[in-house]
Amino acid sequence: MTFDIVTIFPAMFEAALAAGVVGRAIDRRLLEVVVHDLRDFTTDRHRSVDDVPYGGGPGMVMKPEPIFKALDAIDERRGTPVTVLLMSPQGKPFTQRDAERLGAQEHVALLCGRYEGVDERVRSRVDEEVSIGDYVLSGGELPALVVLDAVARHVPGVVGDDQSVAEDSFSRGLLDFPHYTRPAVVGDLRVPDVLLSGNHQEIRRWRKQQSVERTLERRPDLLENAALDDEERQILNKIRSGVRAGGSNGRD
Ligand code: 4GX
Repeated sequence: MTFDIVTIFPAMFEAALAAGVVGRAIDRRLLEVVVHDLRDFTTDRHRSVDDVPYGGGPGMVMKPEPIFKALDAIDERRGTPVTVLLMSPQGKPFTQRDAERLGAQEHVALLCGRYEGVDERVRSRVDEEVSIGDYVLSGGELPALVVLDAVARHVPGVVGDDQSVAEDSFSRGLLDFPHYTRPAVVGDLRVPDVLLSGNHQEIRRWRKQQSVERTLERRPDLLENAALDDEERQILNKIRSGVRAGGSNGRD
């Protein structure tokens, strides 16, 4: 899979794309990422990428022509259709479903806006406008890295264990269960006995219980569309009907 990123801050991508799962996938040629400096597509002496807004008002707007030129260069380089995403707080909330769907595309371009945004005519070349959350950032670069990371994980081979990607708790609409590693005791903090028991049936059940409880407490909205198995459904019904089958942490 290929990603083309259009930005006025290419340096923001260097360290982020060299590290971890994504960095390794690029080394292994499973992913190709090309970062395009938008100023390379300007034609004026000052390499301007922004201008004042028609109609007046504060702030600057990104000029359309450099962006069109960058997208033309990307289309030419790729030769086959490129899905163009615009990072924007006005976009549709980006979800795990979107990450899975876009992971099946051959070419994705990520357009990073700055200032007050892009000239509205840029949207004629945009397939999807996506937001990573309801807060205001200084530019689309961090959102582009977030989207790239989440999408890349769905490209076959990028994550070592595709089982873990497919079963990732978020894909099923549940929050993850608590994780522990050695030592079994730190000060007065102990690993729950069940995890040391070696009883794998009980461990599986405890983890499901924890996932369901956490989701109900922290993100009840996720349960509307969660793909629960019979056991998880049963656990949820039990909690909702007021029965506490273990797993209480004494804080609630
Ligand atoms: N999720 N921002 C983009 C400039 C801008 C505005 C409109 C295009 C259209 C954001 C977010 C985000 C701030 C990035 C404004 N570019 N993007 N930037 N939250 O807040 O995606």
